Amino acid sequence: KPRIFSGIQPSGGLTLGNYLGALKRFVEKQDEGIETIYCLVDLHAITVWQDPDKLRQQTREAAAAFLAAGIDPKRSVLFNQSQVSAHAELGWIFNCVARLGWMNRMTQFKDKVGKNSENASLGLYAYPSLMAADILLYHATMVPVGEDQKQHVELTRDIAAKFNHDFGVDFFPAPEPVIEGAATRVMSLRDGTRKMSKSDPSDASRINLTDDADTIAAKIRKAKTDPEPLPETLDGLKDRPEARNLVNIYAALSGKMPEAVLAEFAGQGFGLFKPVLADIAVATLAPISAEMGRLMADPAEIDRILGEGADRAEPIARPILNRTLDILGMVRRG
Ligand code: AQP
Repeated sequence: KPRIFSGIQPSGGLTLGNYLGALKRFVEKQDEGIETIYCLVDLHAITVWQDPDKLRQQTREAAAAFLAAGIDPKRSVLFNQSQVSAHAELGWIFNCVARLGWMNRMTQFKDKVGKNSENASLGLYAYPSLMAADILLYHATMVPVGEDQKQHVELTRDIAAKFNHDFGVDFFPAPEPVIEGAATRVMSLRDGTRKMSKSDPSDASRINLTDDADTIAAKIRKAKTDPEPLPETLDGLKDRPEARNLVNIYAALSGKMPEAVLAEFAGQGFGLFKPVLADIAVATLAPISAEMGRLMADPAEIDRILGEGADRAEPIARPILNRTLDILGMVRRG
């Protein structure tokens, strides 16, 4: 039976990239009736330093974003990672399964630390092995993610296969990344070669789920583009990353194929296209942002929902961890 697991780091406010690449898909999967487990991965967030008060606030805000976008805590399990300690325990075990050579190939680590890897935390380096634990702790088989996380899900498959092989068991399944839609990689509004990210120092590079209508319109108006009109075919966007990004965002927001968007706007300049894009972005995000505001007025209720989610996650995770400990040969209380 398919089971979905995915997560988002509460390392800042969520962006349009997180919404189109992840959250919107999470809601669709829930609504398809698949068993869905969604996690705010706070243990991942602290791989770079987080201000404790902000981390608490960001975790509640991310939970509010999930609920506002349509995650129903009765149908999906929604919780924060640190409340189910089995994640950290299996993460350690997988640190002993994953090979240094595998970790050295992870492009996200390299992108995040640049040339300054001496100063990065050990946790940031081991991030993909904790992510493998998040997924395999539930024997999840499908992992909806944005394009940037594909390599980490593939590493999860390698860890599962090596564990099974090393101990002669058929215990952990090989999960599949599920990367769907027109916006699996939303790019920065300031640089079409970098992904839109919640930790980009430039706020103008991203649309936050909490931005008001004027801010969204202004950010799209100022988004980097080129002077050419929109082409007739996708081929015409090949060397125009900023133009391609805006077309993809419009396609994802309107539920159209990028080809259909070009058929509608071919020959038009960005002076016309940007206001139309801003309108649809505002129409999509304004109700989510309003609902987030309403939910954030009652943080105790958000904490209650996350606690209830953890109570539902724990009985799935714990037996899988215990079985893992047995396979490893750990002596346990009866
Ligand atoms: N730009 C993006 N386009 C499409 N999908 C995206 N995702 C992130 N950015 C984009 C997807 O959102 C999910 C959660 O990501 P995450 O918060 O766990 O970490 P991340 O991928 O590192 O995202 P950020 O926003 O760039 O966070 P920071 O800045 O803290 O590193 C994942 O499914 C991801 O693919």
